[in-house]
Amino acid sequence: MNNIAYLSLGSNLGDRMNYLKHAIQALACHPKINVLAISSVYETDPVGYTDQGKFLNMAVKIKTSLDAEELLETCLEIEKSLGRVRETKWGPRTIDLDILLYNNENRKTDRLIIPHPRMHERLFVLIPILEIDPFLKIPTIDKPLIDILEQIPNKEGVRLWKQINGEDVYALFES
Ligand code: PH2
Ligand code: MG
Ligand code: MG
Repeated sequence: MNNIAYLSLGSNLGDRMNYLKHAIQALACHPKINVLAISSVYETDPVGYTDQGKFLNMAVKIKTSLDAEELLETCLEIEKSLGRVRETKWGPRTIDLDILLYNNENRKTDRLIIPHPRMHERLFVLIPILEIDPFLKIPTIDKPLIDILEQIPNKEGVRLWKQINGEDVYALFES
């Protein structure tokens, strides 16, 4: 297991926290995935299509022996197992698992763009991922992500919802 990846998780339908917990649990139980760190959970205003409920968002850092396509398949399977139905693009969802980064890869295929093309614009991604790795850089941008975050003038719309202590993955499962 020597690939490092970062994922973003989001939910804005039903018992949002429970969907996040089950998604993390599914990742942690996967024989080819080791969850290294999880961020706190943030409640965030919807971005893009704004006429929908607030999200809970978080980020996770994993180690995996899956390649990027296999990891994408695994994320889609977990979404499916948690009852995700794809209706409108960017619409409400029980759970969304997006690959943000995979090693230092910079690639674009029909199915997968890594780094995630909007990750550096989205506070609901930047704030959780920088909580895990404050010095993170991504292969498509020269500056560290923290500089990008500092340049975003309006940091509203992302509020700490449940604080989590970094490496303690199982902290999420304590009430
Ligand atoms: N995901 C989207 C679109 N808009 N807004 C927030 N706050 N959080 C999300 O996870 C999110 C979104 C598409 O995946
Ligand atoms: Mg998404
Ligand atoms: Mg997605």
